[in-house]
Amino acid sequence: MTRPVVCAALGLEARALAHAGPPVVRTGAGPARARRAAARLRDADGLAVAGFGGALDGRLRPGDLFVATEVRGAGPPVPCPSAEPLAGLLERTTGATVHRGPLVTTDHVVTGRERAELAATGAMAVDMESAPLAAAGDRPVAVVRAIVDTPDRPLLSPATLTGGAAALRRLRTIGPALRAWADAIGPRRILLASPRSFCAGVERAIEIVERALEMHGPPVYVRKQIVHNTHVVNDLARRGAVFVDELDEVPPGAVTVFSAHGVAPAVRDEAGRLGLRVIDATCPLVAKVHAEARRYAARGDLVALIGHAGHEEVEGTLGEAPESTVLVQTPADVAALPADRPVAYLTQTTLAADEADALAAEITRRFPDARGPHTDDICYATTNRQRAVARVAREADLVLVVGSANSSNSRRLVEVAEQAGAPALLIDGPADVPLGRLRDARAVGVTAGASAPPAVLDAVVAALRGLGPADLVEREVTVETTEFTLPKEVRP
Ligand code: 0CH
Ligand code: SF4
Repeated sequence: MTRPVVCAALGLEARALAHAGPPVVRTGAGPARARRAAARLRDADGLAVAGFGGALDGRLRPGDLFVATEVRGAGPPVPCPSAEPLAGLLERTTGATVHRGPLVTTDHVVTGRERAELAATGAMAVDMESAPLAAAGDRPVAVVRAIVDTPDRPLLSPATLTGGAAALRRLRTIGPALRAWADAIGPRRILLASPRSFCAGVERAIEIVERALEMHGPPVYVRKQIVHNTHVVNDLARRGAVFVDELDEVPPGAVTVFSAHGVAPAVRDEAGRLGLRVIDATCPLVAKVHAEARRYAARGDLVALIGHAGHEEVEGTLGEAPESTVLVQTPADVAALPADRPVAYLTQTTLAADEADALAAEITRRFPDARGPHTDDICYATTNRQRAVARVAREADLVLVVGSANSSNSRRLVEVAEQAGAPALLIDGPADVPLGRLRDARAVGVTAGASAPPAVLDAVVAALRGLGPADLVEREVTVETTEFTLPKEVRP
């Protein structure tokens, strides 16, 4: 096998791509020449096609970039599973609007009715070379087209010159991303951490919103993000959930869900005053910490809450007994605790176990009689995901944690992986798979935070598998069986 190649039909395209990009092979224009080039390139271990293209979908504009998720031609469609990471990198590095979707290769320039008929098949862009090149060999394939013509600005119209100039300028910017894609190609091991992804509390919270939508119809209001994940929130928003920051944004009497992270009693009181029909999606394990806070405060203890300032769960727990509770984030916070009454401690459910243990030890060192949970309140799901990611990190050159930036438990997984010895990154989805970091990563660990959907993790794994032969192995540290019942308001 030889290194991956980039193919361009025309000299103009090849010269534009050569700017900071990988070596480019000129194929000549049209499917017949592309077929002959494919025969010459049969040993390449990856093949990218890049150059100008035409839009079938009216949302594509001249100068936009198009990355094919699938290439259609005379034979069976060829999937391009690494399209998302490449499209994401192009978005971040070129500033272009980058579209993704099926591309079709034809043997002539399509116009008018034929263009509309191709668009009706679901194809979004058209070219004249990709299908024969993509079909030759079982290897990673990518196609990037800079859009010249569109349904309302067809080729050979007065707009072709400006469309062509915009596309050429754009083509000159994509070389580095193509190089990163080519460099990322190679065999690797994918180490899947288990358990990973949704926990029982997150599944329950999402199901509560889904059932509320079914039972009451949209809109269903949700105070804060139901869980800290952009995919979950966007999906529910599409289905009619309306996410608000504060209850005064909710119309009186409306169905309102409290997020999995819990709320302070003051929020419940406000919902009562507004006459809202509340469904509480607080995870039962968070609710347990609230109950402990109430119990300790009621018997006169000072409650030290180990957690992160500003996090919704912490704000909710602090609100149970605000006069008696102090947030503890550092050893200095422990040293500053007043010693005028008995001390009890609690922890946020999604902390890194080591961090919480160190602060709990600091509290019991200063207050030997301090009351607290047996170990800490970090939940089973947080603990299991941290153990699993540490397990894969020991074997991995790089760990990818799927989760959104505001997800505390996902961020802790990055830290735990790094402490276990592997560089680690938080990624929201396949578009964030870091091509530039994969070149030397022959073993990649993958996990997902408790709020990250399994389907997003699957898309990340598919993208990695689209970058060369992959050996997929799972490292399971335990099997989870926890389930929670739904609140009565949405029970079947
Ligand atoms: O990890 P955090 O607490 O930021 O929350 P998340 O990402 O929504 O994960 C689910 C946990 C919800 C409450 O414990
Ligand atoms: Fe509940 Fe733990 Fe999941 Fe939070 S991470 S929702 S506490 S099970």
